[in-house]
Amino acid sequence: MGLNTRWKFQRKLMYVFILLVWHLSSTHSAGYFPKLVDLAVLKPITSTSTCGETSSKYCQSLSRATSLQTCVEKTCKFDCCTNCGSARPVPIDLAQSSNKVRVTQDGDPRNGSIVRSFRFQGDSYIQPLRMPTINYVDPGFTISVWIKQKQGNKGTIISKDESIAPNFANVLQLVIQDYNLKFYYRPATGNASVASYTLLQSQSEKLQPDEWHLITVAVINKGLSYYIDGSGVRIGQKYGGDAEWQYEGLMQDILIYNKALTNREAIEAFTGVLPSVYVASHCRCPPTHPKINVAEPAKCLKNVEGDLDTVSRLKDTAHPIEFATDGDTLSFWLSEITQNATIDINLSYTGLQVFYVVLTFYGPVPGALKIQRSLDNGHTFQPWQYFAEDCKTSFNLDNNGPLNWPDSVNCVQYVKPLLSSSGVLTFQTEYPPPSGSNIPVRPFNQDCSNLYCSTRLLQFLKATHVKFDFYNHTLVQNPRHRYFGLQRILVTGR
Ligand SMILES: [Ca+2]
Repeated sequence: MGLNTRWKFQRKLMYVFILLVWHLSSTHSAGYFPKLVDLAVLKPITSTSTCGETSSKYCQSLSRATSLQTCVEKTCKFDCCTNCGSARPVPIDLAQSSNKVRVTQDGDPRNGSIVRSFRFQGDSYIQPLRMPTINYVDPGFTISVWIKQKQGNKGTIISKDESIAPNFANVLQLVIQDYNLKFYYRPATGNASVASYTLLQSQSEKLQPDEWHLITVAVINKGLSYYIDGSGVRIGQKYGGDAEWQYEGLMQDILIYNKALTNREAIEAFTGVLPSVYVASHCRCPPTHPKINVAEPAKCLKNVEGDLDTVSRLKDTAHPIEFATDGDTLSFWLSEITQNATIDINLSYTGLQVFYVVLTFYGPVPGALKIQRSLDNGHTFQPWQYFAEDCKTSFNLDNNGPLNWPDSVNCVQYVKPLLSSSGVLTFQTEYPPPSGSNIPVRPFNQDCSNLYCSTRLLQFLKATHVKFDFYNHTLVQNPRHRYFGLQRILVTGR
């Protein structure tokens, strides 16, 4: 009976990801002139005050006005999620303490190494004597190995057999041929399975036999409950020496991790550097959800196309400033208990035109707010717009004062009633205010009736950085409500 009939395909039970690194290359996508977009999303942002460096208490804010009268106490503390961690995973070198049966260490070194590699030919294998304790269910495991495989060879990279007679059945076997990987496995109870992995076309055409490539396979599988204990594990062939599955070629740096590496960790294992990601870069994804969600980088996804189940890399007590610009409307930034705070966003480009700045608050709006912009990459700032409960008190400016010139700056008085949370403040640089509004209309230049001939207004739209200064509070009754919070900063422009 062939393996193909013994092992039934059951993709849903497990997933494996494979990283093959041949050389670093990048693809280029054609650029196009953008329509209006959020210029602030995922941009460098700083705040003078963020809670959570040490644990602190605050009163929760809700849209219900009663949330300000009573205090539902919450904790602010910055931490990575429980199963995330921030430490680099440490592998065990399987060849270091092992029986090498007809395997010689006389192969040419892999790229970047001067150490001789292991040569497998004929009936040959490595039997590791030391294996880490592995739990397939969670956190899984990862095999990482450099290989230079002979052309046409269908070889076993690693196999693990049941040690108890009379079965001696395979419980896992990772086979590679022409850079197609097949993973055979059998759970504690139930049928055997095989998962097949075809590499991306763009990669596979670069993968050649008789060349060095790094292969990383991470396995995490809720359907399996075996523990690898060292007995019955072979590298280079199936247990029992079945010639059909003998690996032929070279191997080096045969490593096993007692957890499924996340995608960034697989790159870290190759380059030595954990790729940087927006917000809390040192917090890793949990093994169950190894992929950064590009649209909401504080969250992690499974390596399964179309699976939308996400897990945050941060504990839900963490409220870093990037949560204002992380693309996730539910996450929010929180300051410490304070009377003022400043936020700076680097839009990262010059020559941008900003049409809207929209702030969505967690908790009540501040007593007053100054928006400033920079035209010289953050060296100098100039006022752009003021908001206040009362402009005279806060800034000695008129409430809803006149806009005599295309680049005049005034102070807009809040429209009452104020909300206890999720209030929105909108600064429109160019678009006329809504009809019936108490905000004056911003004029174009004299002898000009549209934006494109109004040079002063065009200049007024420009910004390389935006800065927000928050002062005092509105509506607050309990001192532990005296924080600033933002669900989102939207800077719309092009
Ligand atoms: Ca957010």
